[in-house]
Amino acid sequence: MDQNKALSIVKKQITEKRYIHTLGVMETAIQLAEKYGADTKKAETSAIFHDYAKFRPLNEMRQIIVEQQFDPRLLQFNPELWHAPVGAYLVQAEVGITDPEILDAIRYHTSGRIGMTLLDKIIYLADYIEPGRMFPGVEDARELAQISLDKALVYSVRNTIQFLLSRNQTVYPDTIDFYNDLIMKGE
Ligand code: DGI
Ligand code: FE
Ligand code: FE
Ligand code: FE
Repeated sequence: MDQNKALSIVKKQITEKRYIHTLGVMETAIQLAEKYGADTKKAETSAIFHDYAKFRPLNEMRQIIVEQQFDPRLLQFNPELWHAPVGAYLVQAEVGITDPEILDAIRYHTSGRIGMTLLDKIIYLADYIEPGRMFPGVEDARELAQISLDKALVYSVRNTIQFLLSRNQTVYPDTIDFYNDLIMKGE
């Protein structure tokens, strides 16, 4: 989809702050796609729509998870996880995006999963390191991203898991699977 058209669609769905974040994810994802040989247009579209469902009411998201028979464990874990699979569903239903690679990159951008594709990894990492992000460790993650995609991902998912543990929060199984998968594959 045309970049301006896609941006104008998503702008209506999210706050100004989240829109600026989205522009940062888009720029970062395109740069990572160029660097690591992914489809830059798919990276652009996935990034633009990755947080499409971020501000949907929890009840609406819960209903979609139940009706569309998404992993029922989602309902027991942090609702912050829901906007990713629900977003993949809604951009197909409401915007008409059908490319399964783009939909997966949106679906797994928060949790990760076993067997992340190159595009999944780029969107996950771009979301983590875009220029507007400010948290301890983000500078290291940005540097690693220019050296090795998988090293940057191990660093990022480890940081996320440690953050969740430090706050006494649950860790959704796909996030643990993503971490283990990266380690077992040699990172
Ligand atoms: O939507 P964004 O804020 O741009 O970023 P995101 O989609 O990566 O959401 C990350 C939030 O989700 C972050 O505050 C941590 C929270 N979260 C809660 N449980 C989990 C989780 N993140 C992961 N990866 N795994 C969890 O189990
Ligand atoms: Fe998100
Ligand atoms: Fe993320
Ligand atoms: Fe995001």
